[in-house]
Amino acid sequence: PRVVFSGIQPTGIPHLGNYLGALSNWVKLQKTAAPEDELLFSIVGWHALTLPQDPKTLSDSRMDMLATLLAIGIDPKRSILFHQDQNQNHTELAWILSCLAPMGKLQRMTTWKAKLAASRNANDESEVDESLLNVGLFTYPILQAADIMVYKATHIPVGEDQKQHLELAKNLADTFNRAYKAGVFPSPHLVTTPCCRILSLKDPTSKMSKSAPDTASRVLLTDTFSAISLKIKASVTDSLGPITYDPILRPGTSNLLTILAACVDEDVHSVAGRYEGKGHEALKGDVAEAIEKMIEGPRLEFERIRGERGYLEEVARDGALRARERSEETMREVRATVGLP
Ligand code: AQP
Repeated sequence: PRVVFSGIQPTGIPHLGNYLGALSNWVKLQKTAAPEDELLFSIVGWHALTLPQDPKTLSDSRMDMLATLLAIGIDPKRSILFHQDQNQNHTELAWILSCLAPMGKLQRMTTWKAKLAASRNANDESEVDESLLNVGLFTYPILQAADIMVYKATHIPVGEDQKQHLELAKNLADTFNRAYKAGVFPSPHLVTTPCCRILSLKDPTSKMSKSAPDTASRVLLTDTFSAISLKIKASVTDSLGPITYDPILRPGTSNLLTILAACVDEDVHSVAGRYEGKGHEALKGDVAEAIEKMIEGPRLEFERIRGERGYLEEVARDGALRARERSEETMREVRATVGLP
């Protein structure tokens, strides 16, 4: 049987990129899983702390994320849906793994290198904010490995951008097994998502992101049709004439085609073919409508569930209990293996 694990940070309401690139695949996996497969989906609050967070906002986002995951169709009876920060076994295993993880490997993580380069590129020494280069940001791939390994997860559905982190998890599983001459951890596999990297609506050279300052750069799963229409109409495209799909020369236009193709579940080239000789206005109108059609159901469900505080708390409590129980089996084995039973 497979053990599927994936996580999302409670850093705001999920956007179209999170949904098309990850969350919709979670729901699909839940539908297609064999009865004996186990599924675990986690809201990873500790990861969110690697960047500065306002406590009240984080606490609200954490609940909203739970409501969103229920609204898109994660079934808390079928899957273990839980807050990472309610299961201390993750941090305990992360510590044990960090005592096996070579510094050099972490220094080569592209996410870390990008943060380091950004801080070094600051023109003025006084612009370098050292607190942003915190130890947590450096070691969070180890916590990610622990998130996976503490359930002995075998299948990890995440975006391509997470490939290097998953390699680290594989490596740590292998290192642990060899160091202690014990076959405790299976090797986790990346389950690539059928879709796509969605780009920012305002800067199509970067990905759509929850924490980008410009709120017009992303469509949230909770946006109304009028908000969606406004954001899509105002999205950055080009003036290169009729619509064609060309991600290099026309990243903004191509991003809209990618979104449309993903919403209607068709190949992007055949979607692009329908816009031969047409302009951006027609495309943008259709994109907004296709998004609305896809997210209207989840949005209404989110609005309903969000008010049900008692139910949300019950789901969180039950998820945490099951996650703790499930990971405790692994931790008993790990503690005994390392000599700290
Ligand atoms: N633009 C994107 N296109 C496709 N997939 C995406 N994902 C994120 N952005 C896009 C996928 O969403 C999952 C959950 O992401 P996360 O919240 O754990 O962290 P992230 O990748 O850093 O996402 P954000 O939205 O950019 O959040 P912030 O701004 O808080 O860092 C992952 O599987 C990711 O691949």
